[in-house]
Amino acid sequence: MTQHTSAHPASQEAIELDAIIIGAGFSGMYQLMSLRDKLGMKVKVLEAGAGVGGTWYWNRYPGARCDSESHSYMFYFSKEMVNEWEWSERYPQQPEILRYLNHVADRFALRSDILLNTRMHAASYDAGRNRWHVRTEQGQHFIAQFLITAVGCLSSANVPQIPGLGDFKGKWYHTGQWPHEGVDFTGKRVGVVGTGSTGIQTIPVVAAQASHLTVFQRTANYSIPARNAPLTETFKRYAKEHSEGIRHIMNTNTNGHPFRMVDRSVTATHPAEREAIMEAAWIKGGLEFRAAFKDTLLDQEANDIVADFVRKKIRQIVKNPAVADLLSDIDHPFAAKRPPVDSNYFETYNRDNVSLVNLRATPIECITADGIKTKDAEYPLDIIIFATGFDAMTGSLLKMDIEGRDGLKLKTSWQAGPRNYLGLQVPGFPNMFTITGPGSPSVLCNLPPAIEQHVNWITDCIRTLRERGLERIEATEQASDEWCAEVNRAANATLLAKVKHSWYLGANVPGKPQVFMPYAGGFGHYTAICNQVAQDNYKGFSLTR
Ligand code: NA7
Repeated sequence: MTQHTSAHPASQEAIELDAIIIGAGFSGMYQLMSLRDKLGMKVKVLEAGAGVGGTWYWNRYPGARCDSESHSYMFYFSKEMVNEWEWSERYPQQPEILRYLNHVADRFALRSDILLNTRMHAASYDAGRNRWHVRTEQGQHFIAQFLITAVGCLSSANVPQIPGLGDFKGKWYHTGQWPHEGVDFTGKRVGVVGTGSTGIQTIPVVAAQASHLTVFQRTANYSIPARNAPLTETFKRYAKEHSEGIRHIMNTNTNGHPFRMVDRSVTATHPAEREAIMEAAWIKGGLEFRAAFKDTLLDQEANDIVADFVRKKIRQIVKNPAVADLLSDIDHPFAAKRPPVDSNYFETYNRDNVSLVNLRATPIECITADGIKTKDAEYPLDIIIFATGFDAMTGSLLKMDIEGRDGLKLKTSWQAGPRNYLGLQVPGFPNMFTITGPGSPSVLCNLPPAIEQHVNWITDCIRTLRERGLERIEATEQASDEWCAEVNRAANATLLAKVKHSWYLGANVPGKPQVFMPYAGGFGHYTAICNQVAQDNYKGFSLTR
């Protein structure tokens, strides 16, 4: 892997560019390649990390793996690259994804236009010149016509404010900010707080090494076995030979995954038959389990049946009935929070060195010098792992000081929750685009196809502006209001909006306004809307010279 930092431009001198992109993960790199190589624009990417990769640069916790299947977790814009890249397992592990993203950087010679170790601090729009001024923590100043955020949806770590953390004598880590040198758990008493997708991935791996693992569970969670395995040569060949068909399925279905939701309903299927269908889906494993019926996320009765099936599986796997009860006492509909997939998660609770603490009954009171103290006990620990998730979707955008037209701050504009048009542009912020922003399918979708769609749309939009001699594009207030109403409508048509403590709503971060953030109307449908808007002369945007 080649990792080199391109020289920083001299600090105070302003550098004039056509576009500036924030973040060098999947989105930032493809956006750079598109604007620079397709439109011939002068572009730089600012990246806070010391390497490319975004989410996959930071999330190095043990067991970190993507829940999307590897042949779908890649770019499809280059058929040559699809053919030349080989994944090793059904689900790619973090080091393999990072290798892939470094391959992308090298293959398209992107590194010379990526400034590593460079964190954007503030951006402000100068209406007189129609230019964005971007300043970095390192003191650089860039001026560009377009500002494109590619900061990822799950990149701002949420470390809970538990009293006493500063007194803890052991080590603590957040999974999203994992030390590059790794952590040795041998002989250690480890506590994991959090049982979302991340906790569920890391718990079995940590348990295999630690002397004792205590899991602190606030909300019990469903999980489907991933059934990870090395990819066979036959499958690798199949994925390459059928890449066009796979791409078409991903780009036209609900969630951007390489399979379609089966057109049958839970309630209309005979009980014996649906049991057999769920059993087969459980054996096959992965997120496709969710696609076995079309109404699982739409109809409470249908969902109850699927949820009961998963609860039954948990009780079959976990030998201690009291622990099985705690793990299967799940308070939300199946898949209404992000559904994890796992490798031996529930089985891990059968180990002698693993115990489970129910924070609903005995909440954490504080962290002491020696460990975690709940309402009724103190758990001595050497290491605490916070698998407590992210200030999702808006966290990374709002951390930056972004000021649009007439001194309007993004923080002010989004005081009551994110408000924008198509998840792509915020009114008051001309020529600023947010790749996989709130209001787009983003986290409800397999992300590489969602990113390709956004980058292609933005690139076509900028090309059109240039061809027509236009300089400026801004979402209108009216279109943004209408789009927010559509985002709410789409969420309310599903069971997703029923969960009041989900990060889709921002409920995991104290004080965050609770607004359903991703667009739940389906990826294929959303793409069709975006294409229609472009065809209708960018309806809902105001275009000016
Ligand atoms: P998630 O899905 O937000 O899960 C975080 C977990 O941490 C969840 O179980 C939370 O319980 C728990 N949590 C959060 N704060 C606390 C406090 N203060 N005390 C106890 N427990 C807490 O994050 P992940 O990293 O697992 O997954 C994020 C996404 O990354 C995932 O969906 C993939 O797309 C990749 P809660 O449910 O809020 O009660």
